[in-house]
Amino acid sequence: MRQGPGPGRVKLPTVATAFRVCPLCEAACGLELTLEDGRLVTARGDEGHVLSHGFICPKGAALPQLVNDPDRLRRPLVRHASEWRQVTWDEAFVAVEDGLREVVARTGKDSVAVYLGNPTVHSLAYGGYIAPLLKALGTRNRYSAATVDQMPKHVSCGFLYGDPLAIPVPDLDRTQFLLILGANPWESNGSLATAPDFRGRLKAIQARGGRFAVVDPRRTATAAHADLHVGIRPGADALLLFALVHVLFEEGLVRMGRLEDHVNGVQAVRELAGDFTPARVAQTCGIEPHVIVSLARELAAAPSAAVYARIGTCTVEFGTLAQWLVDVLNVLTGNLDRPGGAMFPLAAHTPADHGGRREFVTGRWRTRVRGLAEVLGEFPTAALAEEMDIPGEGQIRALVTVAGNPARSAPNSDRLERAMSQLDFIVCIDPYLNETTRYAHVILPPTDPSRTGHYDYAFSGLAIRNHAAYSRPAVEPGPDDLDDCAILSRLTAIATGRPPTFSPSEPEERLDQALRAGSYGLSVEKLLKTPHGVDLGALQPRIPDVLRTADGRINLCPPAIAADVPRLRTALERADDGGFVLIGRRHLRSNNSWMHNLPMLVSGPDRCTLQVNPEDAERLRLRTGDEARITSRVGSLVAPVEVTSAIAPGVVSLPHGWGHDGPGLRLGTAVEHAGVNSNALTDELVVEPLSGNAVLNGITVRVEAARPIQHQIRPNAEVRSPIVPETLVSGRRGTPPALPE
Ligand SMILES: Nc1nc2c(c(=O)[nH]1)N[C@H]1C(S)=C(S)[C@@H](COP(=O)(O)OP(=O)(O)OC[C@H]3O[C@@H](n4cnc5c(=O)[nH]c(N)nc54)[C@H](O)[C@@H]3O)O[C@H]1N2
Ligand SMILES: Nc1nc2c(c(=O)[nH]1)N[C@H]1C(S)=C(S)[C@@H](COP(=O)(O)OP(=O)(O)OC[C@H]3O[C@@H](n4cnc5c(=O)[nH]c(N)nc54)[C@H](O)[C@@H]3O)O[C@H]1N2
Ligand code: SF4
Ligand SMILES: [Mo]
Repeated sequence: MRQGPGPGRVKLPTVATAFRVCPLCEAACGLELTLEDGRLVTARGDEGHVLSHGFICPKGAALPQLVNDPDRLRRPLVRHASEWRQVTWDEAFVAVEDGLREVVARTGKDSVAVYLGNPTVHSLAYGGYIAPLLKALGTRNRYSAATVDQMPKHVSCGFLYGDPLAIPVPDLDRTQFLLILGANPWESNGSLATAPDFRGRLKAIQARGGRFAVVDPRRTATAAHADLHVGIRPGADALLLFALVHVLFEEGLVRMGRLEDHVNGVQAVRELAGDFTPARVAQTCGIEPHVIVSLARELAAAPSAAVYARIGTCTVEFGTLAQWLVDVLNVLTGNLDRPGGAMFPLAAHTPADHGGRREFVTGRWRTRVRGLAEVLGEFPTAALAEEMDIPGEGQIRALVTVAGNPARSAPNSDRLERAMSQLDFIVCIDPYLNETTRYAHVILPPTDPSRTGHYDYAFSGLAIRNHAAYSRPAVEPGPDDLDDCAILSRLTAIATGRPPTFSPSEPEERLDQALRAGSYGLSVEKLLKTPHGVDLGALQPRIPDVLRTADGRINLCPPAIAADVPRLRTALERADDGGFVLIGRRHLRSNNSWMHNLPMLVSGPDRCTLQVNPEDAERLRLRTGDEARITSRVGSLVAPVEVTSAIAPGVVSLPHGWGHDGPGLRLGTAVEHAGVNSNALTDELVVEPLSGNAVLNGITVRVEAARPIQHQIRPNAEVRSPIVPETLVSGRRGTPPALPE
């Protein structure tokens, strides 16, 4: 009990409870927040939440530390040389107006770039505050985290279904067989499939007599719990998937059911798959042909099945081909759009009929330097640095970041940092002074998640069960607490030159309109009466309504995608040079680059380690705790080694989002757990051609002991570990490296 103001008087804290959806990852769990005197003290799982039923992970539980983080910026900052000055919001907006106006006047609208980071899609501001700003700025230099993440999925769905946002999700709660490739939902909690307690739902598949299989070069927690783990050489998924398609045709296992009437191009796919036999892809994939054949048979025989693939199949050389083949398999087995298969969610704010038919096109305009195609109105983030640092007409001279940390999330981030340091003006909407915002001239910090309303515009359209939830701020924001909506609206006003019109009730009014026009006739009033969310039922079949292609059918063999198949064939011819390939990984207690400042999440063992297989470790004379130097075409860094049989021979793994170093950070805890930045190794010059996505997995690297190792090498304990699955054999190893000496 705390002592009150007067002598002998005891003032009890005012305790309140509020419900809100967690904004930290795609699982969108319901949280029960406890507030004492208006300060967030705990976050628990909301037992009543219609989808998460009380599930929470350590990040959600750390929300109070995030909200109360002493390093969190609460007022705008303006930088003069290396000095930061706290200013009023009005002063900050004047500085932004001056900064942007000057650049636009001198070098034009396209010289202002925008980078939208991942938390943008977790914010109420996603519904109606981003698009107007982009329009007002009128620049073609738009970039986002999508091209270091899921752009191949958008492109594939754009071509297949005519709508890049029509992304089928695995019907987790009803499926009898789930094939997961390049995803580790045990740690990531799922992505492009909003499913709180993903791991519990996977266990439930097994409990009801179903199975799930994981294709991953690493024996992840998800793989360890799977009925089958298939180890694969990084980057080879498109080959494996093509071979699965091949077997379906070859063995007469294609059964499209009701999709038959809605699909074009089946024969063309059959022809393309003709030479991708299991025997032919086996060596490049590092997977025995019989494993591929039995996987295809199991997929075809299951009463219901879904193929689901994420980061490890998107951020690779053949990302769009892989994403396309995932859906091709779902179609050929009749599992697309059927219960237990892969289905299209329908969010509460989405009208059932959401627009006309239009051909999906990319490349309507191109980047200045490399001529890379526009996709969904944006350019590849891999091109951001060169558009800044290579002089010429149309060069980027100013940058607006919204909830992004490209200095840690983009390939060859060292080059990007150098380029940012040379810009004339940078404004960042961000609550932290971090690796990116340190280059800003103005930082506009949005208020914390206890003071913001929440509705998931993005993730309610990707949820494995239709549902809706809305919450108002748990703590009444003060006059100087601006949320992302307010800040973006103000920047839009600056860019259009019109007076600001924002009122704090506006986002809620917009949501209300969208809900009323949506498919379930909901309203803000109804959602406010149901703080644990409204359950809108299991996913329903949506074909043909969901299709937006010109002829209203699934275009199973889009010419643009088919044209990329010869490139895939060349991968079969590459020789094994015996070098290493680098892949990433995620940890449950980490979230991309920005939550390492919370003591709750960084306590315990060092998470930013280079995982090395025991065989390789022995050859390189490395033991756990030693330091290894990793070198790519782009850069070189030294990381502590973790020897583990979980990683395949010839592959090493380093998580991204670390490397909290260099001058000017206001991240007291994170710098004590700095780690190293894996994007100092990833190559900005390699992009997946159809989507412009960065290639962040399957990087050719050289690995060596960082300094002479003194100790006598003994076999590592893990060498004898019996749990390396049979299929986790090392096949060929990457492409010949062109490394700096
Ligand atoms: N090598 C490698 N690189 C990767 C990946 C990988 O697997 N390997 N993964 C990629 C993926 S999937 C993604 S999504 C990207 C992420 O890339 P980014 O979105 O660029 O980076 P984040 O680390 O998510 O940083 C989010 C930023 O938003 C700020 N922020 C947090 N909350 C809010 C808020 O409410 N409002 C505002 N305005 N700002 C906020 C944080 O302080 C931080 O600066 O990284 C990509 N980079
Ligand atoms: N705890 C935590 N949760 C997160 C995030 C986080 O940083 N931390 N980030 C969030 C974001 S932005 C996203 S996009 C999602 C991502 O969600 P996931 O896609 O589930 O993320 P990862 O854990 O990176 O899983 C990718 C897997 O692909 C494997 N892999 C690498 N290369 C290949 C390959 O060539 N082929 C195959 N088959 N596998 C490969 C890796 O070993 C890894 O296990 O997670 C979200 N959730
Ligand atoms: S799983 Fe994701 S949404 Fe759920 S509590 Fe953890 S961070 Fe939040
Ligand atoms: Mo992501």
